[in-house]
Amino acid sequence: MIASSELILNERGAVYHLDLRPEEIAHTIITVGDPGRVPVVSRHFDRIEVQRSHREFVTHTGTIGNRRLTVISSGIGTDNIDIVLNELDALVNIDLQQRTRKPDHTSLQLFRLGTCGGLQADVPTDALVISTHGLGLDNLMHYYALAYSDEEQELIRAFISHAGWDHAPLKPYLVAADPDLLKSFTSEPHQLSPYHGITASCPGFYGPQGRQVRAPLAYPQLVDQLSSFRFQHHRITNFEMETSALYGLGRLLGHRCLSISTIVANRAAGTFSSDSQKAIERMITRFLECWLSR
Ligand code: R1P
Ligand code: URA
Repeated sequence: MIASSELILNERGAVYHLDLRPEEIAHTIITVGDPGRVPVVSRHFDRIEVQRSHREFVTHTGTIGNRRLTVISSGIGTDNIDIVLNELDALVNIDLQQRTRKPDHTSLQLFRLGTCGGLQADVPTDALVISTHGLGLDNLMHYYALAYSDEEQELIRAFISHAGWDHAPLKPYLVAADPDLLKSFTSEPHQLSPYHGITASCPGFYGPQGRQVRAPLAYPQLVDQLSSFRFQHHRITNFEMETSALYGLGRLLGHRCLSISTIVANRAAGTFSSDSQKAIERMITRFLECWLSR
């Protein structure tokens, strides 16, 4: 039995932060950071059957043709992904009345449609990048007992050595995307974008992404350290603030996750998108076309 202090339900019997009940979500879920992006996605639905909103978590569930899907905003950061993933998982894998784990596991498909900063000169502003891995510069997954694959351990060792962080206070981690979803969306006939690579997830937008406006930085070389990393065919293409936790918690809880981002700030070129809303709309349309054709 899971105590009421450990999994909090509200007066509707809904999980507390998301304010959602099990029947109010689909098993395919799009996560976006910005609550304002939720109606931009659900505008493509034929019918919206559920609309809920609590704090930064806005949810619309509906259908396109005979396929049901949910779009939910996470707000910013891996700490919010901790809430979103644990509460979505509880909706399908916990009997909320009995407060017990269900005997059969249900696996969700989660797609993040986000924005990001680009780190490579050959990946242009407004391009879509699919995350092969999340490189966690945050510390969320250090609170969980996730087993890392040999490839993930090799890659993170190579990155730490490249950055010269063997004795630094930062302890990055790295988690791969769901291999089937990654393959499906990076190869024909459903290829979403030619650009894919490691996505660094940062615990902030300014200092943790190497932006110096006024506060002095402890890691002024961060952008160069990330963009110059090469290991076998891997490189770091972009950074944002959620993917590492989505991939880590997704795998730990048995859900299949893929993170897709539009480059709005090109850090290699020092430019910002001239029409980021149009580029985001293009990502949503393109993703839905690919998803519906699968
Ligand atoms: C920062 O501006 C936010 O934008 C990116 C980052 O990951 C962070 O959440 O994603 P979203 O556009 O999905 O919010
Ligand atoms: N989101 C981020 O986290 N960083 C950027 O540079 C742009 C969007």
